[in-house]
Amino acid sequence: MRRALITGITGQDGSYLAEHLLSLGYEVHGIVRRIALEDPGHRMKRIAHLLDDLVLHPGTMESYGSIVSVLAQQRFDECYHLAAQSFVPESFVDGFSTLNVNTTGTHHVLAALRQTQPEARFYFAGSSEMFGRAREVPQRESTPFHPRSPYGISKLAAYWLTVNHREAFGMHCSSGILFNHESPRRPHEFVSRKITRGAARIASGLERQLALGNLDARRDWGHAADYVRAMHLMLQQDAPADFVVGTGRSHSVRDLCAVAFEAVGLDYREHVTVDPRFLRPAEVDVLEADASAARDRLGWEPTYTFEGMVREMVDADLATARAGAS
Ligand code: NDP
Ligand code: GDR
Repeated sequence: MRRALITGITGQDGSYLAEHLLSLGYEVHGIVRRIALEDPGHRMKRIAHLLDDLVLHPGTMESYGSIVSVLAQQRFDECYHLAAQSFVPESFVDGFSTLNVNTTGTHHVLAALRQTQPEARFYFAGSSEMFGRAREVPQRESTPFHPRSPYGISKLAAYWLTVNHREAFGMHCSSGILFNHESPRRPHEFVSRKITRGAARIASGLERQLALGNLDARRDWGHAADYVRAMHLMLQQDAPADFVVGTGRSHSVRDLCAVAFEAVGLDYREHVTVDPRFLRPAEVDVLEADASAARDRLGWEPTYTFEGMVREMVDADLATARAGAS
């Protein structure tokens, strides 16, 4: 039985990846913050249905000691490093902790693997935010990087640490450069979920307006369940490499509003307002993936459409709103 370790297993992607690896017959371990072990009902809600099948270890990305102690106990065939401070606006508020968790945290995981089990295969959760003010559309693996936030910078530094462990120490280290991916498990503050939840709550009579920031930003939005398959496929390759993963189609935030509100029979123009509080000090205007390498070399294809994904999220949020939950 193959054994995998996931950092960030309580997050959106961690939960889908754990499901996927369990379905493939893996023994799945996760590193979770101690506070999550103390408050599982709230902090482990995305993996609540899997808890009987997982092995969880306390640890935090800020502490090398906590990570190396997990890796010293057991050998893993594959390590998926997903843990991060993943909310871009927060990185403008506290760039120091974002760099600490995302960059130094990745360095901790890489160094601990190198010390205890350099033969394990390693996946790093890179991001299209590394392209930032992109010099070409669509973006591919060779597109120059120009991050626009401390978050993007933290991911880019961690990406180069991953490349360096591959080149300097011969480790099987790969990065996925993943474009935005969403699901009903997306936290509320990310724009897709903020919109689908807002539309559902307005349609249910719980709210009247939804305040957003830049409606013209364009993103290549896919579904998390599709993207975790790409992570796994990367670690099945003989040679480590980096891959762009996205659908190849971009939409504006305004388009997302239109699809979500239409799904509940409303016109977004009557409910969405623009609030400057949600504008960013430096915006990324357009991200769109050229994922031909992932398609050709990994055999990866997305299965969800943009509209299907947004409707799935709206349906889940409608059910929650009708049940009187938050
Ligand atoms: P989430 O924000 O949903 O999950 C982040 C995970 O990291 C959670 O499990 C969280 O734990 C954990 N974490 C955060 N800080 C620490 C810490 N200091 N120590 C230990 N664990 C920590 O992110 P996603 O699932 O959406 O994304 C997964 C990864 O992919 C992230 O690295 C993200 O930056 C990256 N990414 C995501 C994309 C997307 O569109 N979703 C696109 C490209 C990259 P807790 O529950 O305790 O907070
Ligand atoms: P992003 O996702 O920053 O691309 O990072 P987010 O959903 O936060 O923003 C997408 C775009 O929507 C615009 N926007 C708003 N965003 C938020 N959060 N709230 C609003 O009210 C709002 N109004 C407009 C933003 O300005 C932006 O242009 C996500 C994260 O998952 C990262 O961790 C990941 O690396 C990247 O995707 C790829």
